[in-house]
Amino acid sequence: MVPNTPRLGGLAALLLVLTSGLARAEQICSDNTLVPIPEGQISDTVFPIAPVPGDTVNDVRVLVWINHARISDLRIGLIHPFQVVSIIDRPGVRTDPPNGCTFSDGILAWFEEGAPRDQEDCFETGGLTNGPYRPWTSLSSFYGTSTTGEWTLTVRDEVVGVSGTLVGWCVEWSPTLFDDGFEGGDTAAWSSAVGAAP
Ligand SMILES: [Ca+2]
Repeated sequence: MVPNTPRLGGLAALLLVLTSGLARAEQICSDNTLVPIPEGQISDTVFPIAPVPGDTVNDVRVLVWINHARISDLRIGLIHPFQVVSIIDRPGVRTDPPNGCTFSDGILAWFEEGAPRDQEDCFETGGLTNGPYRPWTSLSSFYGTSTTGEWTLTVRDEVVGVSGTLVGWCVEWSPTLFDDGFEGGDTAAWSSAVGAAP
């Protein structure tokens, strides 16, 4: 299991390289210890981290770093606190059954709404390392929720034969700081107030 240690050096340094991130982003990462992913599982292996309390999520994205030579074996989800979002679901198997994407590059990418690619582009990108990618289902399920409590990455390797390891993962959110909608770009509340001023 990944310890609940935020902002570790290895992952944090990597994040700076990968993308610029969300505006006013807060971020927490797992430890970057290699954790073997059990094979042939019918239930998820869970990797929890616990963000600081107090923010309301305006936007969110997740970084996944997994060494695996057959990512088409994998289903990955994000849970908080009861909402479940699918990050990937057997990449490439729908496009090229039954094998899907079997490249050796593994997964090292941000998954975020509005990204130009999704998991089925793994054939073109040789794995899921040239992101960002759209998650398989929408992260908007988390919008408006509190960051309080545990966030959990779930990983399932459903096919025996090629195994992998979780290197680490991060969740990054853009908090809603004010009720006037300014942080989310909704100017309705404050523009009407300005218009009513003498
Ligand atoms: Ca496997």
